[in-house]
Amino acid sequence: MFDKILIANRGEIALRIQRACKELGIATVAVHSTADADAMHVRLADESVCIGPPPASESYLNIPRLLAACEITGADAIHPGYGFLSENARFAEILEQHGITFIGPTSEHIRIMGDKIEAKETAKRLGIPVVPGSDGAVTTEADARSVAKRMGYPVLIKAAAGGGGRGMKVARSPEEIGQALSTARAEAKAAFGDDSVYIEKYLSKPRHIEVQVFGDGRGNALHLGERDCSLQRRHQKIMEEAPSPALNAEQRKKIGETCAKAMQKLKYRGAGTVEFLYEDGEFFFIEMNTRLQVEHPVTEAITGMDLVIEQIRIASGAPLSVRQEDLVFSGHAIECRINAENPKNFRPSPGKITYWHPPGGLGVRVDSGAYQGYRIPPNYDSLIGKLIVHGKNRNECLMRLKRCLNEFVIDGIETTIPLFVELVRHPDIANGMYDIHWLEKYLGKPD
Ligand code: MV4
Repeated sequence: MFDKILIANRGEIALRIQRACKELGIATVAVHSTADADAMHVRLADESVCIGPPPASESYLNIPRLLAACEITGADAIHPGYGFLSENARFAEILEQHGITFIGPTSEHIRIMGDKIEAKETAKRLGIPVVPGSDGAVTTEADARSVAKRMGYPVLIKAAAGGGGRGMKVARSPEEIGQALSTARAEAKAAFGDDSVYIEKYLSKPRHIEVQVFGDGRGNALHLGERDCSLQRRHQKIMEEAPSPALNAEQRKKIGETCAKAMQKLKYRGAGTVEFLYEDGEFFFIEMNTRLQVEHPVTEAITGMDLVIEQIRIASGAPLSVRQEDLVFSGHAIECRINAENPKNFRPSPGKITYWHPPGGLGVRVDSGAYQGYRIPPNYDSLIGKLIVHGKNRNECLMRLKRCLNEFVIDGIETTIPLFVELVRHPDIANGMYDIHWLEKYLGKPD
């Protein structure tokens, strides 16, 4: 096992990783920018290193400075958290070469899944159902037209280097395909420096359901069930739940086992998320994330497993801590992302938290690096905490969530809490009847 882990992240996830390290008796190194000198992840770490000024490119994304911090402190592994360098294949490779353990998959698996065309080809080869579309990249308008004709309109043109919704264009008829193709290619080139695109049948009202997987890198792998992440705005998830209200036990078992089997064949190592669109009872792979995700606590709530401890153990060479058949899924969990934003227009609301009173009680978890008197810097994303509620069933979970939202007091800044208060009393949310477009439609025409 490792003696010391450097956590290459900030905020709630840096704290989350520290807690796992402490339970395992591993010393922690926090890194921080000058904007985060008084952050909780710095205060609670065994050691900390200031790695640069506020811009992420000069601190949390700066590989030479992170290596120097490792060298100075003698850390033997790095946990990247989510965002920042967590899915940077080059970073994982550099650590491999320096004899520092990257707590995550191999650089090769990160690279494959980073290229959305290769990811899809790999998924297909491994027996995962994918969205019907082009075989690989599409370059000419004639190619695009024939693929679209074969599948039927509308179609979606996506950037190979994209993901997370950037660089997508819908074409609803043959007349639109030329324009859509050239715009998609130009945007992909500008955003990623790579104009490769591919085409898929456009699914008009899917849910976004993702399967949590773990592998030991030696051909053993399992699934930890799914999360429904359909409630989103501009590709930012707002609220996530497990299990998905759209699936029955049989569908859940089938898609989970398909993913677990695929990860066994791939010899995948560590935590991963296989993302699907789900429409009319069918699953369609879109992407795979090769990192721990923001919403991992809902899976922890229904499985009782600590996913960060599992990641660390696997990275140190240990086998998976459970067998699939011994895993017990229990109850229902919902996560609300507490952002420092105006709850109507979502404008960031950084500043000083003058009062902080988180909810508590049975089945309640708050993951946050915030505290009373903390000043939220304007330099990073606006996630300041996550409220995760667990109950015996979805109804109990929702009742508890309502109570917690009423109990949560944050003064001095605006937060998304009032939005959740509205959402949990909407009949569509109460009934689990929502797709990926529900929230944006609701925000366009609130009751
Ligand atoms: C799609 C789709 C409809 N049809 N692919 C957006 C982010 C990227 N990861 C994939 N995305 C989509 N791909 C086909 N063939 C609709 C979306 C999409 C979406 C997906 C998941 C969650 C939220 C979304 C919001 C808008 C569009």
